[in-house]
Amino acid sequence: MSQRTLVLLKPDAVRRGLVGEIIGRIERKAGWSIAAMELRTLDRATLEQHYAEHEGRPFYEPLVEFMASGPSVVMVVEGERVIEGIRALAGPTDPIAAAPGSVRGDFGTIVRENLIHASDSEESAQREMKIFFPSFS
Ligand code: IDP
Ligand code: MG
Repeated sequence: MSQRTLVLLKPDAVRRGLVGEIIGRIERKAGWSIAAMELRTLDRATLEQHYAEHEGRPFYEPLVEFMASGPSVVMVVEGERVIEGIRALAGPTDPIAAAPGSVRGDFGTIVRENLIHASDSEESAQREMKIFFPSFS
């Protein structure tokens, strides 16, 4: 079942020079490919839309500030079961709990700066792709 998902390589990943490493892991999965990609500094309005479900949570403001702190790589990735697959490749939200071998488990320590975002369902993927690539269908 081929799918499309929205992936962000967060500002910490870009600052730390981990873009190639993370994209390499995505590209090495059989049949997955990058359908759209751009280096982009995200503005507050875009981030508020993207993280609307977390508004009001204690981590929300520092999260938005961090996400606007420098360029991110914004991507659409497509391929077999890519929504579930990139979530697995990323690992759980807390990088210390994330298993070694996952992106977060290999490179992260603090929860906010966990390197990568990936849509968590078909519905989120549709919603998020529209936010970041409004002309892409
Ligand atoms: P996810 O990225 O694994 O889907 P969400 O719960 O949707 O995790 O949270 C969105 C992002 O907000 C996380 O990736 C992380 O950067 C940040 N975040 C989530 N929970 C916390 C927290 O408890 N403290 C600090 N940052 C958090
Ligand atoms: Mg999430």
